[in-house]
Amino acid sequence: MQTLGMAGVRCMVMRGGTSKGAYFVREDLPADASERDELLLRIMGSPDARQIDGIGGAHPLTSKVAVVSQSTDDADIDYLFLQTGVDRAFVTDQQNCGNILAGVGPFALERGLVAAKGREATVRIRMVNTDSIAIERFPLHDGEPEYGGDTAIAGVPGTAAAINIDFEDTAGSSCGALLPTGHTVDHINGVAVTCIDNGMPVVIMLANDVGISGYESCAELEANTALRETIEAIRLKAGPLMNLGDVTKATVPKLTMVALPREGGSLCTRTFIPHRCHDAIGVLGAVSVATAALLPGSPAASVLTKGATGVTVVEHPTGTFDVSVDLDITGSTIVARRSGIVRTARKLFDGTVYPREY
Ligand code: NQM
Repeated sequence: MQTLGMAGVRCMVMRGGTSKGAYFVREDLPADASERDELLLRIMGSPDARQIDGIGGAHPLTSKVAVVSQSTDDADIDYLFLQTGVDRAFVTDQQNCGNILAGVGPFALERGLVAAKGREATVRIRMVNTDSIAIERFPLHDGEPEYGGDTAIAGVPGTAAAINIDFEDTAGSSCGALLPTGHTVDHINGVAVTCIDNGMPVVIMLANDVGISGYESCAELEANTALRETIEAIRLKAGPLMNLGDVTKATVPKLTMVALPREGGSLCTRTFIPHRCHDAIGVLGAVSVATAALLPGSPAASVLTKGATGVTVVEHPTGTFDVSVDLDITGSTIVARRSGIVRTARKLFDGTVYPREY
């Protein structure tokens, strides 16, 4: 019997921000979600720690998938993000990815799903996972995406064209509310945390409160078994409190430890996503952390060092990430209006991917 997809599947591999993934037009994949996911695992080479027989990059940040289609809604295109496991055979749509999002506008243009002319394209993207809107602007050259440019982002060598992304309605996108527990601060296992969702569910705590400085390398943090047990126990309790249910097998919420900045930024972060340490920080993860830092009384606010520009400069293991968040706080009412970030992306490969057979 012929296994699904063995004749090859049209695929583009792109770096999106500090992540890398396989981008597909929705119609090039099976319509049935379980058939699609089974095929994607064979394409990525999962489950296998090295993903040696597939195109996954052996890390959650490089084992990602974008499924893109024309929108039937009030957007130009729909973007479904799928996280594929590396050493475990799972595919989940339970989270967004703002890094892979960066490549979605250029990919849609490359595939003719949107048209653009002039010097800049503006693409309105519905993030299907959370039904929220991102507006992406990127430069054009002869009607094609211009990938080259002089914008550097921490965690990526060299420079590329800036992709400006504005988020419109990300508050509570997965948890139903910006502060799903109803509080700025909760205490879980004796640790003060903020459980927040401004596009990504994140549990934020002071690094010192879980026995680290917050300036360690990812390798040091991943080798710290006691820390990992402490924060995983917090995460498992936070899940139901954040309306996410049992998160034992889920990739959310993420865990961010914060400390005073020491590179001239606004605050310093170390993030687990949730079982590997992020080499930088996720896009919507950074938006959620920057939002928490603006909430008086939160652990993140206690280490926030205000800059002059209104931009929150989030320090992370490989540099900094600028996030602008428009927040209205009137008494106990907090309204997150919009947020904005800059990324870059690049087309790495375009062609046909051949999945392994089983
Ligand atoms: O938070 C990794 C990444 C991400 C997610 C993760 C992201 C976001 O850096 O929007 O970009 O948290 O799993 O790709």
